[in-house]
Amino acid sequence: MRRNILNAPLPRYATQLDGTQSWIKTTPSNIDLNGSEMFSDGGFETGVADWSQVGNHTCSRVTYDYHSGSACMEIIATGAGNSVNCIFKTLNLTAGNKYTLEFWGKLKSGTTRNCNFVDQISGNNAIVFSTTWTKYVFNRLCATSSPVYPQWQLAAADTVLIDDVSLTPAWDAIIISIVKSSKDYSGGVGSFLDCVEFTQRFATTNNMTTKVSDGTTSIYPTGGTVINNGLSNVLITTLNRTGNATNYVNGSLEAGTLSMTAIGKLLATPVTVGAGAGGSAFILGSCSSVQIVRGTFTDAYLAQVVAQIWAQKKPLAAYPNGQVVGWWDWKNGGYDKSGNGNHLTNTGGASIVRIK
Ligand SMILES: [Ca+2]
Repeated sequence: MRRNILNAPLPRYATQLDGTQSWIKTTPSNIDLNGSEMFSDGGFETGVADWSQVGNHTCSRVTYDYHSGSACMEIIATGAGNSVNCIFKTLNLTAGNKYTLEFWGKLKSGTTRNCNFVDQISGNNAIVFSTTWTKYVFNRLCATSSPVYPQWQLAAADTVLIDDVSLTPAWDAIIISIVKSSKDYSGGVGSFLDCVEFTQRFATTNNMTTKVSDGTTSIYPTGGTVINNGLSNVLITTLNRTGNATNYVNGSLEAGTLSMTAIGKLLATPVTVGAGAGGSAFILGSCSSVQIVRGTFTDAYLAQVVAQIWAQKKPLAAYPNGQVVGWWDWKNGGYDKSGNGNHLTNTGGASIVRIK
């Protein structure tokens, strides 16, 4: 019999956390909101042979002033660029999927600095290169059929350096957790789910907050509803890779919605349930269910999912155009319904987990 989780003094199937250790982790496999990297040597450590050089643009591998590793790509333009005066590469993408394309760039010499970065997923983007290494990010829906041709077209006779080029399929995602706490977190932040730098947590104001980060840029959409009220709260974050990370508490849209368009691919870290990565931030309370879903979703569909989850007070069993990649609801001893092999592991010692 399912209980009304909002009125239950303690979820029957809750797992009790002691708040002192990072105690449940899974391996990161299959809990990945980025697809596989499509550049075999985006850091230009071995060369630039797989890049095409046409017209007045040339490129080469250089071993000075790189962003990471021990080399980068230098692009020299002797005149203005266009579609037949550029550096480009052919990539096969899938129309209808979302992708994150990012690279680091720096002006080496010249004064114009302007560059046109063009491809069929990110469109036509004007870039003004800085004299310091800067990260450029494009999150887009691929509307056209493959192949596409990411290309740099410098505006004049400048020289720029490029490093750490990355292209990954990007999943939209939904994180659902049912968390209960009456702890005052004014002294710190309590995390309860950490998934590839996509984290649900209590803010220091005892509201729900989410962190989305790629290691360079982070956003923290934060709501206004107090959730350390001693009740079980259904907390949902949706991540639309073309736009926003949005929080919902008990079916209602929180004030906290922030754009992540400047954020590149998320970092692949082990999923942690019950504490932030490394155990530095934890909750005192209980968590009766956590689910992670990835797929290609519309905003309308995400809103519909939030309503359905709130109506039944638990995660959905299936998602059209999506895949449940992690699901822990702590029934019958705790197990992972996703079937991906990422089972619960107590890494924090004895007597921490109390189930049922
Ligand atoms: Ca490099």
